[in-house]
Amino acid sequence: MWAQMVKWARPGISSGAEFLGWLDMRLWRPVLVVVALWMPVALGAQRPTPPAPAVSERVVPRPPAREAGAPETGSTAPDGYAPIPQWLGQTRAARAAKTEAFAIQTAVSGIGGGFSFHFLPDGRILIGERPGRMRIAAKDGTLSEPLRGLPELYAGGPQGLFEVLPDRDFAKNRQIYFGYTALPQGPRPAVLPRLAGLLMIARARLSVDDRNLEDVRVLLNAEGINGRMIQAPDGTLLITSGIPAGVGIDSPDWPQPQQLTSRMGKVLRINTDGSIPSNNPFAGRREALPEIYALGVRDDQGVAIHPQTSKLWTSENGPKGGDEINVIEPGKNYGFPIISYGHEYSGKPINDNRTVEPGMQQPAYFWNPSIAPSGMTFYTGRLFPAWQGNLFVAALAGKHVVRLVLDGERVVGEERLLTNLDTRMRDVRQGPDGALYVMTDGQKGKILRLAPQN
Ligand SMILES: [Ca+2]
Repeated sequence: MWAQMVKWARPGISSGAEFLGWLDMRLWRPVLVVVALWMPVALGAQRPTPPAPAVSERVVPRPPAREAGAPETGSTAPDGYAPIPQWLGQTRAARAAKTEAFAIQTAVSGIGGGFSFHFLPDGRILIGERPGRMRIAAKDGTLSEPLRGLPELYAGGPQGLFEVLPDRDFAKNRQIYFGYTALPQGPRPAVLPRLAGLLMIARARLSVDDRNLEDVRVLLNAEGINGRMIQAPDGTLLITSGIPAGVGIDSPDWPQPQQLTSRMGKVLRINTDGSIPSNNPFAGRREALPEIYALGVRDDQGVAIHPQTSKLWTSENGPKGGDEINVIEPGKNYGFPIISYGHEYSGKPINDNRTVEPGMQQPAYFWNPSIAPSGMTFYTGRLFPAWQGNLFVAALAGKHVVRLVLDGERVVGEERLLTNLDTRMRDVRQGPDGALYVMTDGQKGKILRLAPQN
């Protein structure tokens, strides 16, 4: 069944002959691009190139390998670009006036490449490690052996196992949802581009002895990368499917967030059995994929449901600068790559530094330079009264946790926590005890517990 699902992943390349044809296209593409770029000059065109149409039907294959020397995800340096916000406080909000003192304890250590963690109903912690391991940390911090039964996954570079999410009724059904990358069938790994895998969303049931994943089922081929996932109050799964970081304007992945025939650069919404909710914004519309919930996103590595409005909020990695917080509404277009507050990795402006476009959503907040925002959560606990309703965002390149103080959907204060640890932060959750838990990145990862001092 895996082979069948993965084969569907790249329609049009199901046989050796078709793959040779695809390779042939790849050889020709640089020539076509050069010709296309020179056409306006040759024809003496005076008008600037119009923006790309909002929706294109062109089906685009995955990108070629990244050029040597390009920056790693999230390590972009400041280039001094400071775009003008649409309102005061959309960026560089004032330092939050009221804060809380806290002590830091290590709750779990020995995590290798952690990407996500969630508390189970009994207080244990379900952990996903990107190289392809799912583990459970006991209440005393002891890590289990990796659970057996994960499907074969591809864990090269930034790919592998992403969000690992227990169902909200886990105590009854022991269901776990998870995102991972798998190789499409056909091309040999040696000839695949750098980001070879496709994001798959699956579910499984944890065995009674907590050691095995049973009844594993693939729910969706989401095509992209960095799948974050959350269960909405209505029970549906909201999934982010990013375009690979590091690709640039000339990459075939670049326009995909605006294409309704691609799942890349989207927020997707499915039911927990893999079926598609009939009230999805593009359901029933011809030439649009019905699982699309919102479009024009780039690389969203954080998701949280607002405790009052129940809306999905996301954190998005911009290219060089232009990291965003977005409030996601069904059917809306979040603008990438037509509008952005960032620059290309090369430093080139994106679309003439366009930051506003009618019909496209503004981010609630943005950062220049990049902090590389990752997992995030709203705080609703009782241990830290001054943090009530605040949004906490783990930052990789920034090596801190951001606290955003909100007034409705506007940011009115920003504080950066844990700046003295010099550690990339991957994910953040509120614990059942009301403490704030933060997962650090890397091969010696930990989950830190932040609780009031004394
Ligand atoms: Ca945007």
